[in-house]
Amino acid sequence: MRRGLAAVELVALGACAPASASPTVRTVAIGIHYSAFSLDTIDVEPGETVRFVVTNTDPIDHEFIIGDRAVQIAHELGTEAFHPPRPGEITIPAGETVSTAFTFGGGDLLFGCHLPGHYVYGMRGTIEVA
Ligand SMILES: [Cu+2]
Repeated sequence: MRRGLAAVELVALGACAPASASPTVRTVAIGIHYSAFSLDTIDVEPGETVRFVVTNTDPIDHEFIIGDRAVQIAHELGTEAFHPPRPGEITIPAGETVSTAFTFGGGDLLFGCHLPGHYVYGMRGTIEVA
C-alpha cells in the first residue's frame, strides 16, 4: 500500500517537472537602422522571460542595455571599467544579430545604447511591465 502511494507521487512529480523546467520564452525581434531602434516601447508581463533578438544593419556597433535609470546612467557615464556578461546587456557589432534573454520583475525599465551620444540622440525606449 505504501509502495503504491510512493509510485503515484513519483508519477505526479514527473508530470510537473517538464512544465517548470522549460517555461515558454517569448521572442521579441528588434532592428537597429540609422542609429535608431525599431521599437520605442516594449510591453512585457511581470515575471516574464523574453528573448530579445537584436539585428544591427548599421556599419557601426551598437548596444542594447536593459535596466532602470541607475543602470542607464551608469552606462551613460561610462563608470564601469569592465563589462562582465550580464543578461540584458549586449553589444551588437556592425551587421550582426545578437540575442539576450531577460527575466522581468514588477517595475518598468528602460533600454538604450550608450555609445557616445547615442542615448541622448534617441537610441532608447521604455519597457512597460504590466
Ligand atoms: Cu548606438
